[in-house]
Amino acid sequence: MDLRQGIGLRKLGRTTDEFQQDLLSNLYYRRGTTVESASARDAYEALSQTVRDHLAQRRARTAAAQFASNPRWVYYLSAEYLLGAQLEQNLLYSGTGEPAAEAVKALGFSLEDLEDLDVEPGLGNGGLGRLAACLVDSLATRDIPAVGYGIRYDLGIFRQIITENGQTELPDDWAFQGNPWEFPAPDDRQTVGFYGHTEPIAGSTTRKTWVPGEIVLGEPSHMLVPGYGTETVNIVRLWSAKASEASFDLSRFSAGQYAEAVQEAVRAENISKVLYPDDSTELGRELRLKQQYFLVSCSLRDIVRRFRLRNEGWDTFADKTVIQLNDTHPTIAIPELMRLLVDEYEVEWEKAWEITRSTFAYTCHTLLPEALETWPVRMFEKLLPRHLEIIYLINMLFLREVEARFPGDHDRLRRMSIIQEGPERRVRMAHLAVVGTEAVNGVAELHSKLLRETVLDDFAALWPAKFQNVTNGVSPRRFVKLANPRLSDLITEGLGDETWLRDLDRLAGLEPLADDSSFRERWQAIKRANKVDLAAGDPDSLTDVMIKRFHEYKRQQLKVLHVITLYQRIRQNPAADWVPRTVLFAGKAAPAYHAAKDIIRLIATIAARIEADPVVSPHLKVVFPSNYNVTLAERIIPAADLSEQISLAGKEASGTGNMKLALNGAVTIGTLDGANIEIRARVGEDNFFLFGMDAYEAAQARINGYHPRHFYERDEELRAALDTLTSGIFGEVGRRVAASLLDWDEYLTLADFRSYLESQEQVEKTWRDPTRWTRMSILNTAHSGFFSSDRTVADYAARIWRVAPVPVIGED
Ligand code: CRA
Repeated sequence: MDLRQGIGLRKLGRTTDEFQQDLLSNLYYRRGTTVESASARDAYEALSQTVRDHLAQRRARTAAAQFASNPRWVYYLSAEYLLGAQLEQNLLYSGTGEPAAEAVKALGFSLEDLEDLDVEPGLGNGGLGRLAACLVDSLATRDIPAVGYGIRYDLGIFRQIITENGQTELPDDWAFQGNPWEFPAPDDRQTVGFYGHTEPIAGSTTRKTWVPGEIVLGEPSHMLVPGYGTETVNIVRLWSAKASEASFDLSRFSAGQYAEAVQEAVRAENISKVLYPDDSTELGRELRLKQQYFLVSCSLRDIVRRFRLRNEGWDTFADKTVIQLNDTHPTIAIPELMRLLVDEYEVEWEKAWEITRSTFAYTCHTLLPEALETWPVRMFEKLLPRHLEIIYLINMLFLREVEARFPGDHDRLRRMSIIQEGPERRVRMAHLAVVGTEAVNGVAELHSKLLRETVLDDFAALWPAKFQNVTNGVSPRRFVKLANPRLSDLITEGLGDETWLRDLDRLAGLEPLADDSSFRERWQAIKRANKVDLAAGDPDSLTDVMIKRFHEYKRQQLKVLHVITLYQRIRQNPAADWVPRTVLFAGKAAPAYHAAKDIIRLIATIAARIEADPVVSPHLKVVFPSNYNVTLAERIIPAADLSEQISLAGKEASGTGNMKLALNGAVTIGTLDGANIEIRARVGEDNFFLFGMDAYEAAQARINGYHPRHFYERDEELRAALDTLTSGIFGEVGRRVAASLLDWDEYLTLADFRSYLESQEQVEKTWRDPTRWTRMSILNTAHSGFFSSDRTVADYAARIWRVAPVPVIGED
């Protein structure tokens, strides 16, 4: 057999018999067990491997096709990926679901049993990490040659347990039992330096030698990222920190100093130990900066290695490479690429700068000033001395450019400098990211506009063409097809085929069906069945969900005030005709964010109190399932009637949960914030419950002097709700939350309270008319096709990356 002819592999079977044979061979040869003694884990591992083999064949063909076409590659650099569970997705994408179910049954298991063993890699926090996962899904679906780079944290986002005492955090050892989806690639390991000093190079003013004081190895492994309805399988490459052999101190070990012997190795490996180490100490902050550089250094060397396989000159680097920075976390990539080009490959500075600037693009995901990263110059100097020198030079040349455009405007120079002056000088990562890239984008229209008008206004004045918007999107495969199979079947039936899964605008074809009573009834029955599955409360109650990270700007506290008001209204008038509601909260708070954890605890306290109240509990229920993650989101979203998107306008950059919920037929109650605005514009004003100030009114309210007590005094129900909290019946935590609202209320909760309540009354009025509600629900789905991450990726490809698809031909 000529192994160089094609891939040279035998075809993997798609019939049940063939799949079963492959499964058995994995069970015997890779698990070393037999049908008679196979445990559920053995079956799970063998099944995962069999499914993975199908994708691996496509992967081999993809790599060959992509290499042959010598395209411009998209490299996505992200500190976070929330990939979600892999088994169910990979069964769907490889088209092996049916034979797999049969084959597994013959082994005495069900697919569902085995899916329960499939642990999701929790390598992220919230929206930013899940967005990264949706974008890599859509990149593959759109046949775009791409690699996602990230860190393989040993411990992902903590496992959350909710009790009446609030949130407890436990370590998330997600890969404890191994991860069958991963391919280790130790041959591609990289060496990363930290600390040390720099030395001049004779005869050069710009080049330097960096002599690091610590060396750590980065070992990659990759996960397959299949496209849906196409042959392309891309990868996400995740780096683990490994100590070098030399770091083990054999002589100390022999002398019985076991802990000391491995001290250095442990320190090295701590770099990829946990996602977002506690940054309340100096050491914790340094560890975070180390993680950022670790990701960047390993990934750039890998990118350069791949580029150099072709022996092309540096002149073509930017034509073949675009590196997207997912927020500022990987921004050190800019000085790192300069360092590689100038110091290691002897490219002259101007040329290197031109290459760098045309290689990178930056996505900003926030407007909150506290989320705009800065690092102390002192810390940089110690950890990355050469990078600091490079940043200084970049900054000097940049400020010269500003000075030439705006002569004598010293205040402007101070505002725009990459270095923030003050008692402690700091490196402004967002400024570095804007200066060192070709394109900067926000993640929803309002967000991109506010970036240009506020946070980055000086930069927008200097380089208006650099600033763009790319509205976020979500994967319809994961968040409709996999999460909501019943609804997906009905949509497919309504539209005649399944092509909507790759062309989500086709959902618009459901619009006329909103007027078809039998379709509406089926739609409603599906929502109900999904609620029964979720088992969170009465399936006939209005299922009102607020699922997202806990943060004061998202205003879970506003929802709490609403719940307390309902509680009081019901108590005052128990016999009235109340709309039964199940209010579902889910989400995690950062472990050191005490105010957010207080709100969680308060919700848990209120939930228990209502549950125990025979007057209120028939009408109102509050539930708070623990450990919100992608897997739980996939269960809650299909069951939601009402989607709470109630952040203070101007604070939520985009939101993506809002899109997932609308696509699944939940109706939004929301402010004019982030992507809510675009959702409302598409689904129509009549199918969206709007309330509250807009971003300009909110900004103005602060400037005019905001006094929360003023609202407290003037609104009787608001006063009653806050007094209830202050009375202590919901514990000390209730007092603290009330005090923070009355004394400062950073996010203008009290100012939007009345308008929110009125809007909730509209919700109830509409809910009482099931025909009207179901129409709204259908129209939300029908008009949310724009929010597919396939469209997001198409936007990036056309306007920012300038890349085209590379189709992969052949079949397994
Ligand atoms: N927290 C924004 O706040 C946005 C996502 C993805 C966030 C969300 O509104 O939908 O990014 N920002 O764009 C962020 O992480 C560092 O900033 C988020 O997930």
